[in-house]
Amino acid sequence: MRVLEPDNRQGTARINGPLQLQQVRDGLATRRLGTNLHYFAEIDSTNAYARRLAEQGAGEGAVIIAEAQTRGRGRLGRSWVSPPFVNLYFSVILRPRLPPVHAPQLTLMAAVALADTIASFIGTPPAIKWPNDILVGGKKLAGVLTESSCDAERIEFVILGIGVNLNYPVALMPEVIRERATSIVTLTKNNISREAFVRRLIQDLDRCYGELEEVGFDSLALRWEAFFGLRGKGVRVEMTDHIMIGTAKGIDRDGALIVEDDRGERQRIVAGDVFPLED
Ligand code: BT5
Repeated sequence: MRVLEPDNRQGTARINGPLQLQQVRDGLATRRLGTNLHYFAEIDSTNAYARRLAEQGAGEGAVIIAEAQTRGRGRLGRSWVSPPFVNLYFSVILRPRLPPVHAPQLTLMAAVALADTIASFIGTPPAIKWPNDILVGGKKLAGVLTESSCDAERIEFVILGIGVNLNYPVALMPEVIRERATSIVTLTKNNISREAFVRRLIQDLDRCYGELEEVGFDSLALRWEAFFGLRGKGVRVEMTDHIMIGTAKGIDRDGALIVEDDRGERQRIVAGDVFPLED
C-alpha cells in the first residue's frame, strides 16, 4: 500500500510515502534501543500496543512505529492528531533499573533527547515546556507521553511515546490545533527524511537513556534546564484541583517542577500544565 503523492505544495520533489524501515535500520548505532522495530500502517495507539507487548514480556528497546493512529493519545485523556505518512508516532519499551520515584526523570530524559534530535533538523534549539512539550516559537512541535507500570519497589516497564509533526504543513492541520501547533516542514520550508529523523531519535534516546542509568540525572537535568523556556518567568500552573501562580525555578532531582509562589515558598509540582503568565 504505497501512496505516491508528490508533495509539491512545499516546492520539493520528495514523495510522502511509507517509511522505509530498512533505511532506518541502516547504520543505526545503538546499544539497547531499536534492536526490534515493529511497524504498522495504522494502529489505535503505538503506546497502547507497546503496553500490550510489554505486558506479554517484550524486552527493553522494542520500538513501535505507525504511519497513522486512530486513537493517538495525549495526557489526561486528551488526543493526539495523527494523520498518515507525514509524521512520527513512536513508542519504545524501557525496563529501567530505577526506583519508581525516579520515573519522571524518564520523561525529562526523553524530552532532552527529542530536543537534541529536533535541533539537528531545524538548526536551532527548541524550547521544552514542562513536562513534555517541545515548542518552537511558542507552538507545539512534539509531545511525550510516558506510561509506567510499577510496584512499590521497582518499575516493571515504561512506555515512552513520542509524537512529532514532521512533513505536516500547519495549513493542513485541523482547526483545534492549527493555531497552537507547528511542524518541521512549516519551520524549515523543506520536507525532511522521516527515516533519518527516526534513526537519529532512536540514537539520541539510546545515548541519553544510557547516561541516565550509568551517570545519573544531574547532567541531563542541566541540559533540560538549558532547553526550558520558562525559568525565572511568571507561570500559571493548572493542576487537577487548583491553579497556582508563581515563578518557575527549574526542576529538582526527581523531575518535579519547582515554582515559587507569591509568598516566596517553593512548591514541587509533579503533575499539571504550566503556562507562561503572558499567554
Ligand atoms: C502530549 O500530550 O503532548 C503527548 C503526545 C504523545 C503522542 C504520542 S504519538 C505516539 C504515542 N502513542 C500515543 O497514543 N501517544 C504517543 P498532551 O500534553 O496532553 O497534549 C495533547 C494536546 O496537544 C491536545 O489536547 C492538543 O491540544 C494538542 N495536539 C494534539 N495533536 C497535536 C499535534 N499533532 N501537534 C501539536 N499539538 C497537538
